[in-house]
Amino acid sequence: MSFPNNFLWGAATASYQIEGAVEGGGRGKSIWDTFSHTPGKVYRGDTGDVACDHFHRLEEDLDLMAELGLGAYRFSVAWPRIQPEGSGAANKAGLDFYRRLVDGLRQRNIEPMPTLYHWDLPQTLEDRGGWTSRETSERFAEYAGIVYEALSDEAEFWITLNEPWVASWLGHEAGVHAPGRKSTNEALLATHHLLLGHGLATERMRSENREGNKLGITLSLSPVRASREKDEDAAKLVDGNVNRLYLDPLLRGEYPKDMVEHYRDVSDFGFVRDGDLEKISSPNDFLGVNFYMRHTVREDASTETASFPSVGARIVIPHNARKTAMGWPAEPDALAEILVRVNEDYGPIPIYITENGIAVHDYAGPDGKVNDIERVEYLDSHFRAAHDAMENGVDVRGYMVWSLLDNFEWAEGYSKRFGLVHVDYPTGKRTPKESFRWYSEVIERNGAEESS
Ligand code: IFM
Repeated sequence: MSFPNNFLWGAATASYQIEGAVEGGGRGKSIWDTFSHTPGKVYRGDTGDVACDHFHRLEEDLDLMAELGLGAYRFSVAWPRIQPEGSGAANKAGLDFYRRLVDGLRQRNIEPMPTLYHWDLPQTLEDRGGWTSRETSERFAEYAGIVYEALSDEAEFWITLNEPWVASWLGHEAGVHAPGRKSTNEALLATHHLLLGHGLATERMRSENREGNKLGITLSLSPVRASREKDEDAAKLVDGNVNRLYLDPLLRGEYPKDMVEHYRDVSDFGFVRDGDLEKISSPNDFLGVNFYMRHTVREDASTETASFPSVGARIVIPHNARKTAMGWPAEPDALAEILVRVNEDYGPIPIYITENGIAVHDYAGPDGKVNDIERVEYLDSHFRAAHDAMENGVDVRGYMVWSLLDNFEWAEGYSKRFGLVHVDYPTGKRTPKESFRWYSEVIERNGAEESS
């Protein structure tokens, strides 16, 4: 295996999952503060109040990134640090924090890759309807403009949204993520307003005329397979819900016809106004792909057991698939499959894998070491799959491992560890895992095989 010389090896995190300091620097409240403090919503009642305390340990974490040899670091900007109430003038202390981060990255020759929205919506905006309201798309563009104006000289790669599917469906239909709504109609509204927010923010950022900067969006994509022949229709609907409902408007300027038809009784898509789809589909410089799993599905009409209730389907785990600590199947060939499919159906477009990684039940042993061999195997097989896709013509330009640090895994709290670096939450102590050492060699060799 060898990767192109300018291939960008990186790692990713997100604000609420690592920063802590929820009241530091004038930060306002986000929907995740509210949700995690609502009893019963997050495993063991964990919250992001302290998380990895990255806000106060910035220098130490930057040094770890340099030690790892990262070419890029993908992080997200917490909207409520920039606009504590979700609109109006920028909070200087909030912007300063990200300025220090970006400067620290530059000093260490690490390319900053900011994401503007990784789910921490200001609570004030949620109180006015959140992503079910069109106003939030407009507020998002205003906020994007503030951050871009401040940092676009120093950061070349910009991602508007992280995984709008998760924010829409887990947050508005399943109710297992903030804001915890439970309505299919609201999930559709959120989908459109998030995508519109992306379009408006992109327009706003392009108006700054920063030649050479690259703007994109990150989607969570999963190939979908029918468990049995009779599940083919269900598989097509799941693909429509998870993948095409986002890829089609962004890259073709239209919502998939079968989805519009499927949701006919829930919504007439009247929320789509003239000109919206043009804005949503304005060209991106790259597509960010987050990959975790293939969905193998069966038809399941029961709202109790369906994993995708709005399309009547349930996930099943193939017998031969290994499972991660999240219970997700590890099937590396599925990464190559989705990349080739996106390229064939929607491409060509430069792709950055903006997240991929595994939760492992790892721990620091008596010798202080964290031997996470499963993570090494997982990453190795997925790097190979990305390489296969590249040999099949997909323009993959970089790979961000999820995650730099163990962190707050949303509704799972701190029970799931995805990091290359172990975090002892009571003390905040960081311990690089075996995978950290291994990945640093991969980066050093640019993916090439070790010579024997
Ligand atoms: O931790 C999340 C991240 O915030 C978004 N993508 C998936 C990761 C693992 O669940």
